[in-house]
Amino acid sequence: MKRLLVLGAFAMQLMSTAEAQQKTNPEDIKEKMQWFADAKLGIFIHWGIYSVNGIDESWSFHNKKIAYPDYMQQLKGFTANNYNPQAWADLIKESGARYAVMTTKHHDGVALWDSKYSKLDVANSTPAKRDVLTPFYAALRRDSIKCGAYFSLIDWSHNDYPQFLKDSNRYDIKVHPEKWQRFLKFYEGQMEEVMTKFNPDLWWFDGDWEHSAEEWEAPKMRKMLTTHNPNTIINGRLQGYGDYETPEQNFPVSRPKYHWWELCMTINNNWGWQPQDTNWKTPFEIITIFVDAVANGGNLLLDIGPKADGTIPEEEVHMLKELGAWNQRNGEGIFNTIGGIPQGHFYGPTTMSKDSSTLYLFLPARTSGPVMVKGLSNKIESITVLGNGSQLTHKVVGKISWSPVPGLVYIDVPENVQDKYVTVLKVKLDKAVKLYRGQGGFLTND
Ligand code: H79
Repeated sequence: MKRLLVLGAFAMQLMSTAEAQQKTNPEDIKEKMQWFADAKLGIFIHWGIYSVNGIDESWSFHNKKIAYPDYMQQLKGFTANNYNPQAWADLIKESGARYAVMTTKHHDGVALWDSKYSKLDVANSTPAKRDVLTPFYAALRRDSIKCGAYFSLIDWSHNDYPQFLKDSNRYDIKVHPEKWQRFLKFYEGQMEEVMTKFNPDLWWFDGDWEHSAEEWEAPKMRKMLTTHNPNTIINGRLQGYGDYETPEQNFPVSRPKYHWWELCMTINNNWGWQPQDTNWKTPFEIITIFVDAVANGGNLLLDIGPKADGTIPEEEVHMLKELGAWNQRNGEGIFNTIGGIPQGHFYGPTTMSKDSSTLYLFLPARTSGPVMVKGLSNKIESITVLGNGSQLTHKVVGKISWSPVPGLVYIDVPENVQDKYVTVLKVKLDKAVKLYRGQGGFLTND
């Protein structure tokens, strides 16, 4: 009997491993990931009661910067008085973003929809007195923007959730498994609510690190979401049961190996609205970071933090508009492209058309001299500047007629054709890109 049990457990484990591998096999999810791969830019929105005082979302009470009851007092100030969901969606559209990810519930447990599982939602416990998600997702869909739902697995407010403050837990799961079972019912119920009400195109989980895949019942949750909507995309924060990786704030230096990844990043230092934080990144910085992510095969999920009345801070509005104007001029080199050629061929980020017969070169700075491409075996048919269509001339230097080593391509880029932020050169090749990556010299065939 015991042996049977052990065997059974072993088979279960094998099954769940096989399931995990199957679920995350890139070949199997390639099709549903295509819009995400093409989208490049998403807008992240952190909106919650933390914007009333302008303090850290959830972490402020967890880390005891504010007492929990005082944190919850903010419920009384969440008015959404000037909330205009269509204007939000239109601004996101204007930025060029193709998806938006909205906090449906942060670690503080305050739901932004009308939840039947808890009174702790903005409809029942704040002066906003309404579900603020339904009109926003409707507006996004009117603008053909994909709908993402940020959903915190952690719920530090729930009495059946073990963790609470950084140095005090409510209970130990091993001692009180029945409490954890109650929490699972609650969290799975809320997830199901978000699923049926909004049918998200993308789920952005957060906080998985507090429990294991088994404890979260991650395979079961994945199955529930993908059964309801086989095309829904799940971010990588579900203890191994997600579809793509999510580096946060920190930029990868070398190209990540994952098939799909997305850098989430704030415009100043914080996710939610915090008036004392004026450390705004400049449009140039945001655009160079965006370009670098795309050139490395990733997306940028850029965060905004609206105020409690629903106003988006003017610095963020300005950023999204500048980004949008830049995308209007240069989006051809960004959207629907693939990551570029390896580093070393050009001193800057690059992308390519899907058939790799067009290269897009992003100038890392304004230049008064020519830029150079190394190791390009193709013939160049034309070089144009995105945004103004100027044709550029180039010169091939150092090509030896009988050698397989290509020459260096020098491209003149007059100052008056350059973009105010990042200039993009469209290089049309005779056929799919072919790179020389050898050591130079006579005797090499490669
Ligand atoms: O919603 C925003 C943040 O509130 C949330 N994610 C973004 C999108 C977030 N904040 N911090 N983190 C996610 C990562 C936190 C990591 C830590 Fe830890 C938690 C550091 C210490 C405790 C995980 C667990 C890493 C080390 C231990």
